Amino acid sequence: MKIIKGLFLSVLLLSFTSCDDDDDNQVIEETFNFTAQLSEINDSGVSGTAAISVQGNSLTVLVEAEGMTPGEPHPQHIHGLENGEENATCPPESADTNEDGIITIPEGVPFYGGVLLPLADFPVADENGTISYQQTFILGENGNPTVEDLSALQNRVIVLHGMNDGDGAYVPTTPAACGELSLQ
Ligand SMILES: [Cu+2]
Repeated sequence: MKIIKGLFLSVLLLSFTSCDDDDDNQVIEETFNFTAQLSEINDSGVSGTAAISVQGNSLTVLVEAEGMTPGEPHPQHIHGLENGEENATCPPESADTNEDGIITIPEGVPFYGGVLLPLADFPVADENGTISYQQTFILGENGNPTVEDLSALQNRVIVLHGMNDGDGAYVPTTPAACGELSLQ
């Protein structure tokens, strides 16, 4: 009975301390899961899914995509607007402001913002154009953004880059797919 009482008290204490300073206390051991449906940009024909789970300062990313340019490395990032309270979105066709038929990285920035976390090492699509990627990042270490920098992941997007231009030349920067993250 004493042990149970002790446990109860420590749980009580823990919940008090974590409520105390939400802003300073960045290590929350609860797991948060996010998913995104990846849809094509620039008629790339790419589709896929992404999943992110965050526990404490450990962030694991899974990306499954098909229709990517085979045999090429595909840069991929978590993008977001500077103020995480503002919802980043995937760029609509009207984002192509110079109307050359291609939404470039800068043309997409007003919608999805800058790069918050490069999802390195960038995967190379196999001969079928498939990508299957998994990586864990320790936030706040190795130059990675902090948990706070990446807060409100439901307001962030994942962008996959790299596709052939009209002449069949591979352009690694061109956005090929995008998905808006939502909390599960
Ligand atoms: Cu990007």
